[in-house]
Amino acid sequence: MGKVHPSVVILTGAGISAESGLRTFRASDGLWEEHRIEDVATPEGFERDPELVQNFYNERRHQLKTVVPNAAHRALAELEQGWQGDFLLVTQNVDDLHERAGSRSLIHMHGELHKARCQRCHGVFRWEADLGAMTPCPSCGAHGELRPHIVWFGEMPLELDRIGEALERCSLFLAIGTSGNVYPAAGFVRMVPRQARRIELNLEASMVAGAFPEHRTGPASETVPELVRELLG
Ligand code: BV8
Repeated sequence: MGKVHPSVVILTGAGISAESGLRTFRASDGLWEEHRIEDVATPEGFERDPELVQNFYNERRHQLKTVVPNAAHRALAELEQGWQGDFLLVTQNVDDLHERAGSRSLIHMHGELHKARCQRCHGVFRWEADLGAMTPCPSCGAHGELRPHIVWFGEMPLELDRIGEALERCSLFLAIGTSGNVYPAAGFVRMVPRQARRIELNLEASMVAGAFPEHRTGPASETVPELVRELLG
């Protein structure tokens, strides 16, 4: 039997994109770009005022064009390149900075700003332009049925089965720039094998810090490249 290589699962949150200039979710004391979460990141909010929600995401799509990946995103792409065992990067972020840094084995469990979904035919399309109340679906032609392909509060996160399978067999789990407020992502650390190495990389202790025997405190643009150098030693 050849040498068994360790498998790694990495979970990232808004903190890894903070130094690229994207505001974190928690920093805005419950307000998000001057909106209440329930008004812009729930299906009820979309139902109530689709125009407000579409514009909230149009603004964030515009902002995405003005930012670039930082050293933490790049270090994770290097780790993937050099890692011998299985590698899975799970992000709660809806930005495209991991892809632009070169990450490949990547799951956006809360969806993506650069995708739209039709509520009529359920098609999912790459989408970098604005979405309006009457934008027609490129597949079924329905008007006013396109929404951001984003997982709102109360909605089922994406690819949980695939994520669960990877968590249950990993020997290294990293959580980077996430506050541990949002479930089920915050519960992933409790799904890894008991003997797996668990490291939290953050500016401060998260809500689930107690589940991590190891912590690297500081900005991700410093702590992630340092840890990657050690791991690829
Ligand atoms: C679900 C897309 C059922 C939108 C997002 C009561 C108790 C517990 C849970 C619940 C509850 N009531 C409801 C729930 C469930 C709810 C939930 O968890 N609510 C919380 C708020 C209480 N969850 C859901 O609704 C989820 N769905 O549960 O469905 C289900 C459950 C299981 C199985 C099947 C079905 C859906 C949640 C998805 C919501 N959508 N995003 C959009 O982006 O527009 S979540 C949103 O928060 C973002 O994706 C964000 O990434 C995510 C989590 O936040 P973080 O990434 O952690 O960001 P945050 O700002 O909080 O923290 C930043 C961290 O970075 C901080 O720790 C900071 O210190 C650190 N940091 C900052 N700068 C740096 C840094 N670290 C390093 N370097 C730096 N420079």
